[in-house]
Amino acid sequence: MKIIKNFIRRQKNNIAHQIKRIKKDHLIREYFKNNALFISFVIINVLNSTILRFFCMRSIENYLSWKAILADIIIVTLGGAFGYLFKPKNRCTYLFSLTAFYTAICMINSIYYTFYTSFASISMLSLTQYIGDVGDAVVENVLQLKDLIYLIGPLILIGIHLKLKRKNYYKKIELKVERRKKTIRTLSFSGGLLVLFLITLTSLDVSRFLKQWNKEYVVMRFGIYVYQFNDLITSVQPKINSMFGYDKANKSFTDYFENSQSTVEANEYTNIFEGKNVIAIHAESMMTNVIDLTFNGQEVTPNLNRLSKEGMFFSNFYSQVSVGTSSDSELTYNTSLMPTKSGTAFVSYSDRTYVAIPKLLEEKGYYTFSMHANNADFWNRRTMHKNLGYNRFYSKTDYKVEKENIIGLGLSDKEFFKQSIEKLVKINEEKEKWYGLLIMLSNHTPFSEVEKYGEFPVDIKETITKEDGTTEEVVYPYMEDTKLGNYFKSIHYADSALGEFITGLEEKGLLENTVIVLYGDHDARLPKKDYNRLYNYDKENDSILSKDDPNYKEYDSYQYELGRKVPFIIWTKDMKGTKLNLNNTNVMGMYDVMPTLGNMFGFYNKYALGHDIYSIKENNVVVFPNGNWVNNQLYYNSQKATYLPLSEEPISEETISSNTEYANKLLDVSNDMIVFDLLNPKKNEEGSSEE
Ligand code: GP9
Ligand code: MN
Repeated sequence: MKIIKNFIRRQKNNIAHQIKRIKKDHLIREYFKNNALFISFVIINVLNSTILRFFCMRSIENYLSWKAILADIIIVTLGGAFGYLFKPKNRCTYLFSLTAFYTAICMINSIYYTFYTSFASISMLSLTQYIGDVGDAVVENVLQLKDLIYLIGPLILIGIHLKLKRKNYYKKIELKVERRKKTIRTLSFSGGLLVLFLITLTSLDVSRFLKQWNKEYVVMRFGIYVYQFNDLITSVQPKINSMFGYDKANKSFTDYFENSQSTVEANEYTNIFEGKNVIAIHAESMMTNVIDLTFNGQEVTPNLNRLSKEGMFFSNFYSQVSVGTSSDSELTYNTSLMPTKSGTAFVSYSDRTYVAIPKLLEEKGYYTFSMHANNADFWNRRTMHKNLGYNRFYSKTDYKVEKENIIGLGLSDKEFFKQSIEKLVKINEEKEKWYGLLIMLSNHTPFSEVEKYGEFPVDIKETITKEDGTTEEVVYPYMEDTKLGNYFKSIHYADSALGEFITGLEEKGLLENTVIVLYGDHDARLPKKDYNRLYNYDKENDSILSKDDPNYKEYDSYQYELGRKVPFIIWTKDMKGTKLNLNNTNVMGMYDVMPTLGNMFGFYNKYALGHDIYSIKENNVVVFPNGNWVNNQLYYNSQKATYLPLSEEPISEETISSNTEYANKLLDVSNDMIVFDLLNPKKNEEGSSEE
């Protein structure tokens, strides 16, 4: 009996389910019938965005990225939903206008990408020097067939519209209430998708979205419409930031430089390099702690070690980057200013006036250039390098980039240096004096392409003599398979590239009259636990020593901060053994480079925030973008208001508060100088005429 009852119940449920399904199917069919124009509008615009990705991105998982498709659907349905507020006839005009707008976004980006291998930005419209370039690009590419493909969608939409018109689709009367209901339902649908989209975002997605400079990634994960919308916001934000408070900013800027101690003090290094050529090397993620480090007797960075011992080495040197990493480092190196408090100077404030090393050297008759084998739009360098005064930027398109020569983000450092030497030879033949910045790339996080770095074991090998007199080799894994271990392999490769570069320069006679300036751009952001393993390895148990072990070395957050030092070296081939061959241990920051080099090469920036290290000596203070600071006596954490003493000297409360005040003032003035464009002579005239 029970079995029969259960059977009947199951059948009943089944039938009910089937009826529900049919009803649902019917509803769906009805929905499609009544909303044919809206659905076509959504499909066409999502498809156009996908086609754009197809032309710009190589792999299927990028152009068919479900995240991007979902983001496109959200944007298109959100915009389209408001169409339901109109009567069917006007709704058609509304959806057409939106389609024309979306299609224009796809077409402009398609054309722009062909020319610049990057996506278009509204902020570029404000850069007058760009209009000419973009204009030329449009003319050159407008006839490409692929850029016209986006018009097929709108044409199909017109076809659908005409067909619907014939079927009297637009004659249908919709009540106001019904229209509002439809709008709300569509908006709720988009809202639901938006929630789904937001919960699937990774922290990398969010950070790249906020920074916006990695345009390829943003388009790949968020689609072209979200990218363009975000671009609009990030382009307008700096304008809004600079709309209020100009007078106050200008006053504190003037006061700051009136009261600040003059750094033009002649010393024994004044003009020592005047007229010499310069090769500045921006060493990606190169840190000071690798210097003299060995594994099984092998040096991790033999070439860096040599340069640091033969040249002028600054062993307590810090980079001062914020979220703009490489670009912040370039900003501070070139201008002696700090990164901005929000956004990044290279992306958000690329139209401001800067006093920069290349500009000042150009005034002294130098030919100035930069070389980096990555996409020119990475960190907006195409615009910013021009603005900083580099006469020429050799980027990816100036290099032969073959697949077998790619490591990480692009062309390997060895190949980059090899091809750069050919360019340097030509420059040296043609120009009397020159200054070049070469930006390395291979030693970039996540340091995972170990097979490409070449053999460099980071284990411990020991030979043990057994009781019977025979020997055996024992291997302890140590740093193998850790991120820090992979970093050592990667930096070993970068160092070897550096060595080959120096040898290549020597062979071409390019070291005769040249000063090499090398700086690590920022630390490699490696896990603290890996450093703990490096300094506290218990090989017998392949683990980390316990805290009570007498050999245990504390590696706390202060050690970590201090360990973020990067190398700064000034080297010439004949410096070894001279009075210039030294290790300067005074605390120094990236913002001190410009004044220090300025003193040596004979250029001067009145608005530098750093100091010539040979003038300020042991009184120097290095300020970090988060308000922390370090001097020879202590490292101060301003967020926690705690410090770590670095010398035996007594520390007074007064020193702490005056340095903290100095750090805050410096950060404010630096930010104001960039945001309010205070170094722009025209702006100053406008400002004074307003008063
Ligand atoms: C990009 C390279 C790396 O071209 O300079 O930038 P980063 O990720 O270090 O800021
Ligand atoms: Mn970098």
